[in-house]
This record gives sequence, C-alpha cells and structure tokens, in this order.
Amino acid sequence: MRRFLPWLLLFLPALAQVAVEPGWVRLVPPVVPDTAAYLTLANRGKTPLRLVGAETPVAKRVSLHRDYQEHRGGHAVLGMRPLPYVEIPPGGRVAFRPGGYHLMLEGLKRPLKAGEKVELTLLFQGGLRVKVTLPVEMR
Ligand SMILES: [Cu+2]
Repeated sequence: MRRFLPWLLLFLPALAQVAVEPGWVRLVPPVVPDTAAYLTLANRGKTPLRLVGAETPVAKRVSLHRDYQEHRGGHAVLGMRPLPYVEIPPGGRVAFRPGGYHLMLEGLKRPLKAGEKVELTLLFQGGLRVKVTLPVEMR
C-alpha cells in the first residue's frame, strides 16, 4: 500500500478536478464503421482542463470533433471538424451532444449492440486519464 501513496498524492488533485456526467454512444447499423460518444465534462478546479483525446477497446481511434452547419448557396451543409483539444474552463462545463462536440469512435472493431457498455478512457493534457463507461443507445 505504501508504495502506491506517492502515486495517489500526485493524481488525486487532478482526479478531483474533473467530473464526468453520464453520456451515451450512438447505436449505428453494423455496416457503419464510425460512431459518436457524448458526455458532459465539468472542471471543478482552478485551472483550465484540456481534453486531448480518448481511447476505447472497441475502435481503432477516437477523435475529438465538432459538428457544424453552414449555408452555402442557399443550402444548409452539415459536417464535422476535428479539434486538437476541447478546453473546459475553471468552474465550467462542456457538454458533448449531437450538433456540437462529440468523441468520434473511428474504425469500430465490431458492431456495437444496443444496451452494451463501452469503456472509454479520456486523456487530458498533463497525463490525466479518466475511465468512463457509456451505454450504447438508439436515439
Ligand atoms: Cu465526428
């Protein structure tokens, strides 16, 4: 136990800084290789928090994306752009939801099933890793 103590002291302040509120992963048809995960991140600390990426055992890659809508020649164009990071200000919260930020699970290794739980490890600047489990839902 004693040898774990320095590790705990190092990471507890950071762990206490981030609060993850429940989210979900979108159920997609088996032929679709990518899907999106949504959740809300709250920063309880006094310094900005940057989400820089994520990992999951069910996909080859996870990217940070933001949906956008533009008007071009009278047409509404929908798309999404990759982001290098998402910053949560001190005392603030950022919701990942359809039409805004999402975590793109790219290259699913197998089709996901409704109701199954997907493990996601959130990677923050500075090396903090936070593991979350999100249900797959049809919405
Ligand atoms: Cu995306």
